[in-house]
Amino acid sequence: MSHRPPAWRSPLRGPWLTSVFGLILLFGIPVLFVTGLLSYAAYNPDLSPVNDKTPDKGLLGFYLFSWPTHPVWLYRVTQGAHVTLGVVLVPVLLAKLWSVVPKLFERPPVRSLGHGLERLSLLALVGGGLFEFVTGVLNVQLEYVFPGSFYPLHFYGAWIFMGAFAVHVALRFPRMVRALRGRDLRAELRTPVSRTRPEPPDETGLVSPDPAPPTMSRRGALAMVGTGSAALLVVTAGQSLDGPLRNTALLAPHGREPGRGPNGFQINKTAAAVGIRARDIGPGWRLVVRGPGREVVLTREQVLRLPRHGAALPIACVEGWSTPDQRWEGVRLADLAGLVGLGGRPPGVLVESLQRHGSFRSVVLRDNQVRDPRSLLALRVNGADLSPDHGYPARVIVPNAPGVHNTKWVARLSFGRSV
Ligand SMILES: Nc1nc2c(c(=O)[nH]1)N[C@H]1C(S)=C(S)[C@@H](COP(=O)(O)O)O[C@H]1N2
Ligand SMILES: [Mo]
Repeated sequence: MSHRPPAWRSPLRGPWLTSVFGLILLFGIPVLFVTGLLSYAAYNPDLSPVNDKTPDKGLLGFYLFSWPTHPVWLYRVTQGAHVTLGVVLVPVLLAKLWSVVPKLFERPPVRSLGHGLERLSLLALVGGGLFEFVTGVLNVQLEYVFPGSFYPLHFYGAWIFMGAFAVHVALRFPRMVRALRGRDLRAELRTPVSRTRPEPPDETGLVSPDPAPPTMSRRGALAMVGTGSAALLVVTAGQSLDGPLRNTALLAPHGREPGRGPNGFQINKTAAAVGIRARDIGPGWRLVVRGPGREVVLTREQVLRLPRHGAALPIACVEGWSTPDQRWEGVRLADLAGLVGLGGRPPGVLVESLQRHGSFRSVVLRDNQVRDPRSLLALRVNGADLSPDHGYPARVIVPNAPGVHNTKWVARLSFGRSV
């Protein structure tokens, strides 16, 4: 006989309510997982430790592929969906945990080997799920609180969570279907508190043996969770939108006003925030372009005299926010490779910025990114010089790359170098 603490007496707990929340997560979590794996691939973590310090992703990196440069909006959509959906599912996750909380405190904790293994998988499921949501939300809201370590934490955590999720779904799917068939959703949505009754006692252990009188209907509980999710959607989704709707993104990080004019779009880190001084980006600035056995040093005037091209591309940050397309103007990375004897089919490039400390001061781009004619060392945006906060004198912009790959305040490009 299992025994439960008398504290959990809500008459709403039962397999049906748990299954409704479970069904939503059954659809939502795989989308989070797939968009998350894509986001990781987009970093080109297999190229260089500069891109990703995950010491040994080993087998877990099996799926990595060369992230494409088109369609240019792909990362904007997949990462916007990843972050927005993750935030929107928080109330559902909490409701699901609330609905099964008596099970987590079951006594005795282990009844048999099988039961013990199941409980262990639940620990990985609940722990892994909370861990993924908490690290994800913190990363977005607190501007990279885990410098350098967010990616490995969130990545390893995701695999543990998904392993436990797969086991849980395999074990519980039939029970979920039965529970959902057992009650009619529409009838439930018409049932007020006064007619709310506990679900019939069953073998799941979710229904309280000693239910308290209802203070809320199941309809009310679903409405509360739904309203929570809808409110989060409203204050999150705007961070990827254009125009006045953008102002609805109250939860979006970096809410600071980017100002108006050609450079009036979202700024991730300002020049001041990362210690870029006026004299670093003044007339003394030089661009160093390196190839095997060759090095060219250019002033901004000399860079401006190179063949100039345009590309309309967004900035799409891992944090989920993105800008609409901006009209960038600058020199093709492929042409810069040509300056050091690597024309034709240029290799990848190590991009280093003036920034001396902090994350994202350098990145390694793959050959497919260098070869795309829209990949630029941008000097101007929307018809004006880059502002210091957007990377003046020069920044990288690559189609469909995560924001972190669009290095600002570029000082050196080393073609064919991977570290
Ligand atoms: N040198 C340098 N470049 C950088 C960063 C940085 O911190 N330092 N941040 C990156 C990140 S995370 C993003 S999302 C984009 C944002 O570009 P923006 O500030 O021009 O919108 O710049 C990228 N380039
Ligand atoms: Mo970013």
